[in-house]
Amino acid sequence: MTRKLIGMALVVVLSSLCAVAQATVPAINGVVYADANSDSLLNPGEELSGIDIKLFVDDGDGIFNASDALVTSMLTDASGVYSFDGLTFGQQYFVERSPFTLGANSFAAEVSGVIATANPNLIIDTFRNSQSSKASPSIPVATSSLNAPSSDVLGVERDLYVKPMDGLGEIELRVNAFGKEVLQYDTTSGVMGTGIITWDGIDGTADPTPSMGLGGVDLTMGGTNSAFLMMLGIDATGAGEVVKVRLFKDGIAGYSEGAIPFPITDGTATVYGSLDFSSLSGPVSPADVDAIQMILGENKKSIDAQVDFFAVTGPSRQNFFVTVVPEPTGGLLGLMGLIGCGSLVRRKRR
Ligand SMILES: [Ca+2]
Ligand SMILES: [Ca+2]
Ligand SMILES: [Ca+2]
Ligand SMILES: [Ca+2]
Repeated sequence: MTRKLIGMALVVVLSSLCAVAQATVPAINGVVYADANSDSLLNPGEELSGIDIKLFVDDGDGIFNASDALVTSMLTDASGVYSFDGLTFGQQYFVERSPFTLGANSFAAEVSGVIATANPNLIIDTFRNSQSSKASPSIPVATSSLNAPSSDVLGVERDLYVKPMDGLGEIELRVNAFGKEVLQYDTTSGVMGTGIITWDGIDGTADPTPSMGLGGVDLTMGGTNSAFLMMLGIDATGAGEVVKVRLFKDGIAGYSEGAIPFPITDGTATVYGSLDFSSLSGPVSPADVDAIQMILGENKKSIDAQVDFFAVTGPSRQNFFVTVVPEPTGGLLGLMGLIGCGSLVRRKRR
């Protein structure tokens, strides 16, 4: 294959993957193709359109069986692409490529392995490393910076900042304070405040004006990821509260922002929440980020809220391909030729 053809093949593969990466998570998508040149890769012209793809939700045993309900089905488009989006976090799925014929070849159905939908592909914070910051009438602004392994905290350092806005009492951010790897945000009765968590690299200060220390990190991981993912919850007095997420690049003048509503729980983080990159407003691209902030509070008094992990996720990929017997000298003769070659190779190895 010439260099130009290889380039074209890469463009086709990348554009197909990028095209399916925009789906609202949780999502499962992929490409169906006939691998005519037996390289296991998608090459131009190998895409299979009109192939029936079925989505099943697992009954909980992780095995594909009769008790797994059919959710929906669709046909692959002209690019061989299918996409199921807006699925349910925490559930497991199977995708089945239906039987079909292609010329003289017929192919039996093929089922994927079990597909989980809440896969954190890049961790911003596991909230494993204990840290706290508490503001009170005598300490109106409190801050803390903590270094942690980069596998737990993106950019190694987590900065906490708390400040009262209304009422007399305490505002506190705590991480892993009671043997549970969560971020806890509390304000005492009748108090409203703000809590800002910053990931801006090692700058040693939790000032709410972030440094630009993440060095242009690509949260999309080359187009693989399409959304922020966390698990969160707030008690009933916090109804209407949101988690704001801000992305910075080069400076604080322009940032991108989005919000995840807090689901009402008993105050513990038990519900998944996600924020699609496509719903962020502002000029900063998630593919080139120098600082990240999470902003809590600012709306309600007497808050008892939790955020479990903070991560980035994308659609789950499930491609299907079939190997087509080439027909340079006619179908059956070609098949016999292949068998002959295989026998020859085996004999040589003895
Ligand atoms: Ca191929
Ligand atoms: Ca099952
Ligand atoms: Ca920092
Ligand atoms: Ca900082």
